[in-house]
Amino acid sequence: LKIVLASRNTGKLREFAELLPGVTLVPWPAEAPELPETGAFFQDNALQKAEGARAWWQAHGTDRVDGVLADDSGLCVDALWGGPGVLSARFAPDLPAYRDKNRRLLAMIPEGADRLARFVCVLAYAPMKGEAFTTSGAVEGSLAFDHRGEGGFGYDPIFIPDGYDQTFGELPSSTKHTLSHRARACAALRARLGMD
Ligand code: ITT
Repeated sequence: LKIVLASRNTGKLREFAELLPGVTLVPWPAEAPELPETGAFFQDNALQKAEGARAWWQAHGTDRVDGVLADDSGLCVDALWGGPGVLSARFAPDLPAYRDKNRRLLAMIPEGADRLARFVCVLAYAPMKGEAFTTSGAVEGSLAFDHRGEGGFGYDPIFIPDGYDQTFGELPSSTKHTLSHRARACAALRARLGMD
């Protein structure tokens, strides 16, 4: 299978290369447009990105590919009413570095508040011919008290998955790939595409 990955997030790109062995991933070209995501739900945004990217690829794509894959994901914190959630990529735009975004997010949690959080990932796959569909995955956990570890990307250094003491920033990527939201959504996608 040859699939265009409609994402500009290099952390996601690295993970998909490991989570979808046997799939040839074509990166979203530099000259291609930014893909709008205007929905209120991960599922709407994932479909919007996949269908928008498929339409662009049909008009301008260079390679013949089987389909287009988009990922909409984020960190949902109970004490923040589920936020930043679908707005995870747009949280604290004045702070470019994730170390600073993570510190600001932690500072927003009132002392003594519940620290439960989950990562959610919705994948949308749009075959070049046929209907797009979505798969999803989530991982439950809690917020650390500080930014810990340099592994992974984004909010990984402040998220401790249930059953572990270390953050996704401290755990090896091989461990993240056994239980992450993206790993679970990819397993469902592989099954749906008959790859297992
Ligand atoms: P594309 O739309 O180009 O794919 P994006 O980064 O804008 O890239 P999203 O709108 O889906 O993608 O935002 C998801 C954000 O949630 C992402 O920027 C990270 O900050 C965070 N996130 C998602 N998955 C994560 C993971 O596995 N580890 C850490 N942070 C993650």
